[in-house]
Amino acid sequence: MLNIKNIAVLVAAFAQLDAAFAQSPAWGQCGGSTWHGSTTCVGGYTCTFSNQLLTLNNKVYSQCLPGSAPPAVTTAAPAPTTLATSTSTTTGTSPTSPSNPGTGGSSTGGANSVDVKFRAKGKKYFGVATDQNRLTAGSNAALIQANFGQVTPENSMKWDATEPSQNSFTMSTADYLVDFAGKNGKLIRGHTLCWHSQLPSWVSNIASASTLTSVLENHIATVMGRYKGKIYAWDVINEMFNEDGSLRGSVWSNVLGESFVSIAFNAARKVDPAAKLYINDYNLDSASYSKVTNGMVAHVKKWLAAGIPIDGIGSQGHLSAGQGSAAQGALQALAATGVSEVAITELDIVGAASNDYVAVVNGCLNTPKCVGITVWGVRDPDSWRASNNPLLFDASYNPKSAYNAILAAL
Ligand code: 9MR
Repeated sequence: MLNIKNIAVLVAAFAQLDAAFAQSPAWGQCGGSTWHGSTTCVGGYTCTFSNQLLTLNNKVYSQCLPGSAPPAVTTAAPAPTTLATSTSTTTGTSPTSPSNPGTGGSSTGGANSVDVKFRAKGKKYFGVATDQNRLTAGSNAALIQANFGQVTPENSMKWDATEPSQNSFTMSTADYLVDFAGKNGKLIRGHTLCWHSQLPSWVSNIASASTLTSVLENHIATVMGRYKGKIYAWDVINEMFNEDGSLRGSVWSNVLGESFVSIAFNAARKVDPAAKLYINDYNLDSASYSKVTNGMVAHVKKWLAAGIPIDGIGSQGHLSAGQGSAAQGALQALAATGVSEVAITELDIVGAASNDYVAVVNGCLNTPKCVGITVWGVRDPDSWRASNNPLLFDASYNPKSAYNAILAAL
């Protein structure tokens, strides 16, 4: 029978076992008040004391963070690998993600984190956008490990990053993110496969419908295929509506008309049938907006009726101060289209008022189809709109009042 004494013996045995290993693994623990294991890290990683974890979890803790030498995943990609199925080249080492939760596993925010508390209320994740440049700087990796259960690559899976010239795929930065998520049990939202922005000119200059179709299908097959089974949800199409709900002019709509929607979603479903396929946009923050009613809601209903495999709608949530309270109505209008899920995918709020953040969290809690919330970055100075201080952590990686208010509300 397992009693306190037996548990203590087991813990001590495991600690000794751990100490037998010469070095702690990447992202592994390497120090702490109750730590008896290795205090050195594998090559490229440095044992780093985490003040933030102390603040948040009342635990003294050190872990192996990427050090001055770049970690293996970025250095092991010197030679382009020719894909067997096409003439394309791909750089990047296929990520090894033994513990990746894929589409159904559990995510692992620390005990007293917004992620754990959100999941305890039936949601799938409370996540954050990041990328290799952030994960290798400051306390970002440790903070994400402790507080969030899902990651979205802020830039590394976009077209300009993944296929800057035709059929030449550069994946090492995206691989890094997928690898981090796999090793730490975080869900991943893939972002994004078909967008008018951060699109190389070799794509935006295509005038032939058949060429553009095969280019889009090839891009989706290669990028999505690389991470098949490892990505919970993909933003298949991003930002395709104008504010009045009409289709935005872009190479996609100009050359293919509305058919690019079925081309993209059908291609995505074929490549990774288990991934949730999303259409994602901004200014979907009030049920009364034309972009919601005439744009997203009207079109998604029509597309679902036509059999286009859209699983979810993402509402980015780049909010102004005072806008948080409208989130719930908007989420419910989006959910009523008939998609199986909705999510807040890129949340940041000018000024980061506690009541705005809590209102968005409650909006998701009160919408059964809302599966999760992703904040668009960890700390204010790294935000795409840094001057608005819109995030949950400050420049010193300390949790702001909004973070604590969300914890309290959960
Ligand atoms: O946060 C991203 C920033 O680092 C990039 O420079 C920018 C380029 O377009 O994209 C930002 O992320 C955007 C996201 O991909 C789509 N929705 C709006 C986000 C903020 O601009």
